[in-house]
Amino acid sequence: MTTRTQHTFCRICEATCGLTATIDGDRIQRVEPDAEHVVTRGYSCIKGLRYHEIHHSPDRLRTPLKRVGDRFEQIDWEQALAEIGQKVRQLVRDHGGDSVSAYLGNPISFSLLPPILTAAFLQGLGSRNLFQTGSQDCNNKFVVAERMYGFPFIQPFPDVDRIQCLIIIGSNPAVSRGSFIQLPDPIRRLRAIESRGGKVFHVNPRRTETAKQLGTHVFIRPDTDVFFLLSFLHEVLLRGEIDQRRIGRFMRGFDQLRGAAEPWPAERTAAVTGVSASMLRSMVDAYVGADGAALHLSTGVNQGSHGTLAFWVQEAINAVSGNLDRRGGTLVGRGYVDGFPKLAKKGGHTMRKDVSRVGRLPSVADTFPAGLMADQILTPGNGRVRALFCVSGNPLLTVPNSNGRLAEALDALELLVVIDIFKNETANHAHYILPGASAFQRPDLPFVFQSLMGVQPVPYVQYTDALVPLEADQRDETMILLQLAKASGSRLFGSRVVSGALKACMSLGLTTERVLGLMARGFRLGSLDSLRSDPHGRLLAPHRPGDFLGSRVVTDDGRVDLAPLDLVAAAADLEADFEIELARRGELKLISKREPLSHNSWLHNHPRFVEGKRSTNYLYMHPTDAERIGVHSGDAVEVRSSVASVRLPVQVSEEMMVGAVALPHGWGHQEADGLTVASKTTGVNVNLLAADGPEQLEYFSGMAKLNGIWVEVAPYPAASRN
Ligand SMILES: Nc1nc2c(c(=O)[nH]1)N[C@H]1C(S)=C(S)[C@@H](COP(=O)(O)OP(=O)(O)OC[C@H]3O[C@@H](n4cnc5c(=O)[nH]c(N)nc54)[C@H](O)[C@@H]3O)O[C@H]1N2
Ligand SMILES: Nc1nc2c(c(=O)[nH]1)N[C@H]1C(S)=C(S)[C@@H](COP(=O)(O)OP(=O)(O)OC[C@H]3O[C@@H](n4cnc5c(=O)[nH]c(N)nc54)[C@H](O)[C@@H]3O)O[C@H]1N2
Ligand code: SF4
Ligand SMILES: [Mo]
Repeated sequence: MTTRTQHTFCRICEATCGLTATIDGDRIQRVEPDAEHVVTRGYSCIKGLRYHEIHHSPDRLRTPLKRVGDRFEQIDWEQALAEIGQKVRQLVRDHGGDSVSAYLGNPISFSLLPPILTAAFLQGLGSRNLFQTGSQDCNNKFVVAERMYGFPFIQPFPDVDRIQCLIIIGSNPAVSRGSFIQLPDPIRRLRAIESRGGKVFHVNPRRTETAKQLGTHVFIRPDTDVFFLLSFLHEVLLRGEIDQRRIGRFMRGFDQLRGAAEPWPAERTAAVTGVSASMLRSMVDAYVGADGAALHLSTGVNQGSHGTLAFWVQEAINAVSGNLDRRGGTLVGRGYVDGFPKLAKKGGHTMRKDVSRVGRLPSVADTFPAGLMADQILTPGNGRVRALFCVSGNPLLTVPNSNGRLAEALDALELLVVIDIFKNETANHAHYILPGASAFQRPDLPFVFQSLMGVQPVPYVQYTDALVPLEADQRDETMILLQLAKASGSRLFGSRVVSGALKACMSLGLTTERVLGLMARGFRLGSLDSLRSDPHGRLLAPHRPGDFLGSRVVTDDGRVDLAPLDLVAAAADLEADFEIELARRGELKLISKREPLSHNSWLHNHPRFVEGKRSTNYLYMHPTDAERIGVHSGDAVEVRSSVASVRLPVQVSEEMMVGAVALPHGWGHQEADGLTVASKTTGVNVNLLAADGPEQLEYFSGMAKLNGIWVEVAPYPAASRN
């Protein structure tokens, strides 16, 4: 067979790096960075370069499986679809649409169609119970954007290639490649800020891989960012460093915002944040003195107790200082559909106003928090969740209190369907497991953040064909979801017309490629063939800073709301939390940590990624704390939270702030009989320590508290007394 070369893009993280694959028949031999890619220009990380090995893993699911007693048996698609469809119809008939739910995981969210179809599938059944990983990483940002800009998906991001002062709070782009900002080759681009005379700060309880390479690192006590940001705002206002003209023309609520910052001078908050008043002032100096600056907070803050308030204050600072919607400040992308926020808002999409059955937490972007899943399943009564479709997710390892109450809840379901490329830990509890496509088997257009939200410092589009065909009985997730909808009687999108048209097309041999072709035309990007003629991506019109304020803000009066009422009220309640922080200053707080060779819970099945010392996770701890507890690197410790305890080896490291310990998430694979490599690793699931349930989630956004968890750490076994 002859060898061929094909260009594509990686769909593991938001960087979506351009890749070039060398393929022999159906076998991908090699993956290299695409040097000619219009944006990523030869950048990629080892995960993308090894993705073909994950794709070809002998553990890949190849046929549908059905639980029979305590075993799984192969069945054919027709039987699987018929049985699942019949069960769904019965549940909807007997208990209403809300009895059927879905959990939309992270990996498939980098493809355009399956996330949209998962939502459409539930909508068509009349169910509101869509759970999504947004409640583990970013829902607070959607909540704030809806209040300030009028639509959850309006997300300003730093103009990284022109900015003169960037303050990164709770993000480690060297490892993560960032979030809510497409950032391939992060180190080169952040270093360039310094090369042009600008400044970069990292505010983080851990001196990260990014901070080690550039910029100024500032330690902050975990989960105290809201106080740091309020003081930052306080200081900016004190100096009068605000853009009166823009505030007057384009914003409202300035006086209330000022009132919210009033109680928080830098001297006061330093006691809980650990950021001295002088350090904070020198950051404010750099910020207000720069020709274009931005605060950019991310997952580390989102996962705390006050992610919504913190993000609001950040956005308000960027806005009043004149940095929102300016060259070198923050930009608001247009995406492929001009006026998308306005259109979507008009149609009521992602703006549902309701609360969850259990806990009465608000829905965010038409989803409920994943940290409520166990309650929604276990709490009897009307609207109880009885079926769950898990689409490329592994909640058993990735949501709070995962293997505790959630495991019990999954076993209480009448129907659990897992659509995955591997039999993961969650699948062990399934009734049906359906084999999906890997990214290399899926044709694609850029995912929603890039295509519809326009979160791309450099706007471009790229289409990829599938590199290799599906094997055995694998199916592409778009087709699986359409077929499930048909079998279950779901009127996709709740629309008889759309649903009827799609189903008619399906009987005429509709393919994912065809649907993407229709979308590309709908986005006015031309035909797939024209997109194919730009195999390294096609640049789109660059951003036009200054075209957002006064024209694309979609609040009722078209102004940015600097002081949403409920957020201002909640800020007034922060006093109580401040007192708690003061009182518990001496106690340890746990944060999460991402590792270069893993991705949430799903890359530990690659032998090279978990070799030797990498076959477990470690608890990272500062020498001062280690000495106090009496442990050295390699010793075993027990970490206890209010929910549970785990035992694992410790790594003593000056990277950590005193009083903060870090533990990588996504581990705990010992029971995963479908993952032959990962199941031999010894790491523990940190999410056993995190709490779920309505009282434990952040109120506005339902965000799980995965950072800043109070813990105690002790040697294990406990030291003997003699
Ligand atoms: N403590 C703690 N917990 C966290 C985090 C943290 O920082 N700390 N981070 C959180 C974050 S940011 C996120 S996004 C969530 C992620 O949470 P999840 O999305 O639940 O988990 P993942 O491990 O990303 O992957 C889920 C599954 O997707 C499957 N998969 C991979 N590719 C494909 C594909 O192409 N098709 C299909 N059908 N399946 C595929 C994998 O095999 C895996 O089983 O976890 C969160 N959990
Ligand atoms: N290698 C790798 N890359 C990934 C992933 C992965 O699992 N592995 N996951 C991907 C996903 S799904 C996402 S959402 C993105 C997330 O990407 P980012 O948003 O960049 O988040 P992280 O890399 O998790 O960095 C969070 C940082 O916050 C710090 N932190 C923890 N608690 C606090 C706090 O209370 N305050 C402050 N200021 N900082 C705190 C941590 O030390 C950490 O350095 O990464 C993506 N990229
Ligand atoms: S940084 Fe790595 S994982 Fe992320 S898109 Fe690029 S190659 Fe893929
Ligand atoms: Mo995430």
